[in-house]
Amino acid sequence: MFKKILIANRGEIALRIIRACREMGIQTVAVHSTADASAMAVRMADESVCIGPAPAKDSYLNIPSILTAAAVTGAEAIHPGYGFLSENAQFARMVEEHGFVFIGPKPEHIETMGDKVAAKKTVKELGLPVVPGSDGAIESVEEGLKFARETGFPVLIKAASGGGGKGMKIVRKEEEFAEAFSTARSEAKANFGDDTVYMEKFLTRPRHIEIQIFGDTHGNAIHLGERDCSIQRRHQKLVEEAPSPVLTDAERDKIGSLAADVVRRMGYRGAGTIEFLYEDGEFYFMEMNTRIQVEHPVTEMITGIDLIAEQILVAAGEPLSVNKDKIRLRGHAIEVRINAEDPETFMPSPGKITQFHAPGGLGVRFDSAIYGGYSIPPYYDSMVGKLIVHGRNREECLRRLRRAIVETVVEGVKTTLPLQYWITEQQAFLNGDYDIHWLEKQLAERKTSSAS
Ligand code: MV4
Repeated sequence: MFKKILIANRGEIALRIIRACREMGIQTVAVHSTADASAMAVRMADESVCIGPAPAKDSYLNIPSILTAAAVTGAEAIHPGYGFLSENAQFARMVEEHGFVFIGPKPEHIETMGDKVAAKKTVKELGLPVVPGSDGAIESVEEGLKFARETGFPVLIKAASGGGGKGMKIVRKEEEFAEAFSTARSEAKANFGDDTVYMEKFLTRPRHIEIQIFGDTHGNAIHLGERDCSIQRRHQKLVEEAPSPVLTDAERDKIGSLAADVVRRMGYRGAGTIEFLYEDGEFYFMEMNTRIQVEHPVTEMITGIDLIAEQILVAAGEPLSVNKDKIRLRGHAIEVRINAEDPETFMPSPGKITQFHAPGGLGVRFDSAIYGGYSIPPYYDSMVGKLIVHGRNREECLRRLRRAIVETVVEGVKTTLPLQYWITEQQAFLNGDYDIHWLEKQLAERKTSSAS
């Protein structure tokens, strides 16, 4: 096992990784920007190294600085967390070339899944259901129209180098196609430096359901059930839960086994998430994330498995500590992301936290790196913590969630918690009756009714 790991990240995930390392008897190195000198991860790690100025491109994305920090501290492995360099194949390659272990998948797998056309082709060949689509690049308006007529409108034009919702265009009728196609291409070129686009049938009211998978270097591959992440705004998730309120055990077993088969046949190593759209009882592959995700705790709560510890074990060449027969999904878990934002305008709200009290009690977990007196810097993502609750069933989990939100005190900055409390009181949410557009529709309605 590694003696020392460097964490190439910040905030709550840096702390989360330090916690796993400490339980495993592994020393930690926190790297930080000048703006994060007083971060909790810096205090909690065994050692810390300043890697550059506040802007992420000069610090958390500064590969030479990070590799140098690993070399001078004698770290053996680098954990990238999520965001930043976590899905940068070039970084993963450089880490290995410099003699460190990258705690994540092989660079080839990061690369394939980063190319949306290649990802879809790969998983389709390995047996996953995909959205009916163009099977590769669409080169002309004529070719695109032919696909759209065959499939039926509405259709979606997607950028091959996009992802996370960037570079998509919905086309609802034939007359709009030519213009939408040329806009999609020029936007793809401008945003990703690649004007390759492909097309899919547009699913109008799907849910976002993702499967947590894991592979090791001994040929083992497992799935750990799903997370329903349909409560989102502008591709930012606000609430995630497991299990999904709409899946049956048979549906879960079926899509989960298919996902695990893909992992096994790819020879994929480490944690990953296969994202699907789910509509009318059918799954459609969307993307595969080759990192640990923000919402991984909901899976940890229902499985009891420390996913960060498993990532480290697998990276060290050990087998997964669990096999398929030992995995039991117990109860229900919900996570709400606490963003330092105005809950109505979603404007970032950085600044000093004047009062802070973390919620506690049975089934309550608070993953955050904030503390009373801490100043949230304005340079990074506004997510400052996650409240995760577990209950024996969804009803108990929801009651506990409302109780824990009420207990949480974060003063001095605005947070999204009031909005999340409001969500937990909505009948559609209580019924589990929501799709990826539900929250945005509710927010639009709230606006109209408060204006009148
Ligand atoms: C779709 C779709 C409907 N039909 N593809 C958004 C993120 C990107 N990775 C794929 N996305 C979508 N792809 C087809 N064929 C709807 C979305 C989508 C979405 C998906 C998941 C979560 C939130 C979303 C919000 C808007 C659109």
